Amino acid sequence: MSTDGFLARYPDWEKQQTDRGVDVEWVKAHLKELAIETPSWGYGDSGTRFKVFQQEGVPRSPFEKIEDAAMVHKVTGAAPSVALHIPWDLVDDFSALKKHAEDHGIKLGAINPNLFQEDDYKLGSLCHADPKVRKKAVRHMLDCVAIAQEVGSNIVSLWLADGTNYPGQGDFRRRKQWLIEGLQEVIAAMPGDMRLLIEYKFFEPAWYHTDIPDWGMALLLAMKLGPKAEVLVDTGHHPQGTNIEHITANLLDEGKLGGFHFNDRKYADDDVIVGTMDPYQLFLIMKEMVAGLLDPATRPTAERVAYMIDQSHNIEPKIPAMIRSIMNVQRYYAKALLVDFDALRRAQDAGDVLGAEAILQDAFETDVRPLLAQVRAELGLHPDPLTAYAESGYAEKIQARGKGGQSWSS
Ligand code: PSV
Ligand code: MN
Repeated sequence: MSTDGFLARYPDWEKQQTDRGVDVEWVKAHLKELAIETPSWGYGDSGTRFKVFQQEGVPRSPFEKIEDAAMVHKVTGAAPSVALHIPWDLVDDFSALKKHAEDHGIKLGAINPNLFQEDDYKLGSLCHADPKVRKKAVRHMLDCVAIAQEVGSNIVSLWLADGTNYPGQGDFRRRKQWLIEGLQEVIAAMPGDMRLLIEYKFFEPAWYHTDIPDWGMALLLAMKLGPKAEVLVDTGHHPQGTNIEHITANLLDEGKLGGFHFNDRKYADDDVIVGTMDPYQLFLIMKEMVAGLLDPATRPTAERVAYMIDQSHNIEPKIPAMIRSIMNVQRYYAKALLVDFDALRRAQDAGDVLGAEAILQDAFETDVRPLLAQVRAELGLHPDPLTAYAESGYAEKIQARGKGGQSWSS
């Protein structure tokens, strides 16, 4: 596939970057390695509590969700795995699902237990006062560990919706102890290389308190649970104005950053396309990740961080939305790779506030489209994944599925 038309617009790009000291081959190598997992639920119908709009061509089964995820990987080269949510993606034969993914050129990724959609969980799951409910929740998590093993995944990723709506409704300390006990049982059942990622969120669905509200609580649990437990940062799960890049740096420094759920938001946990509302935040998070890769002390953690998308596409077509998401993560990672970290350190040590900030602006303002087009060309891909998708005929083909495919939460 020719990239000439696109790259001709930027004849001097590589020379310009080399002249300013950028090791373009190093940058390209990192971009080629970037892998971003997409969520099965991002391909299903979704909506708000007011309305789920059904779209034509939405997958009718987990098998079709995998086909859509594989299409995203085919045109981006950067989305080689898909996360599953159990029971939304429950099938009779997980080895058949695994084979289906492999036949389509991708893998099954993080297994997400669901402890929030059953009547028994009205007052909590792992933090419920009734030991029978806690046991049921642990059993579900153990089933997820078994599914992860069966599909060849080494990540179980827990978001716990437990919390209370009124003061006095629950005993904070007892709930915390039950939570630790339950998770200890899960960790004990996990084979050697499997990790439990603990996702925090300060609000929703509970209104008064949430049992894992923030990175402090998630880190505390991960530390108590030992080396198999790490923290997952969902970019939509913080109070407005939270400095997520600072959290990223701290978790990296503690060797406890397990992964990201990327999405963007304007107000709450909106789950809109990553990089559409606050691209500078995404750049600054990726800048911490690159800094983490450059430091031998944090490199092992940074290298195994799982990059995942967690979005709901309510009104936009789902596959192009996912392709756009992957491209946005690549774009801001590319800009982060262009940061002159040596100059940044010098400016910091010299107390040069404006100089340091200008170094970040310089990288952020650099147009990385030619770089990414070049990387894609070298991987044998079309320079523009969205055009590749439009030309593939896949959107027309899946129309045959009709309306009424799976919704994200069923
Ligand atoms: C919760 O808001 C969350 O971010 C968790 O990751 C869930 O698994 C996902 O969304 C489901 O929509
Ligand atoms: Mn999430």
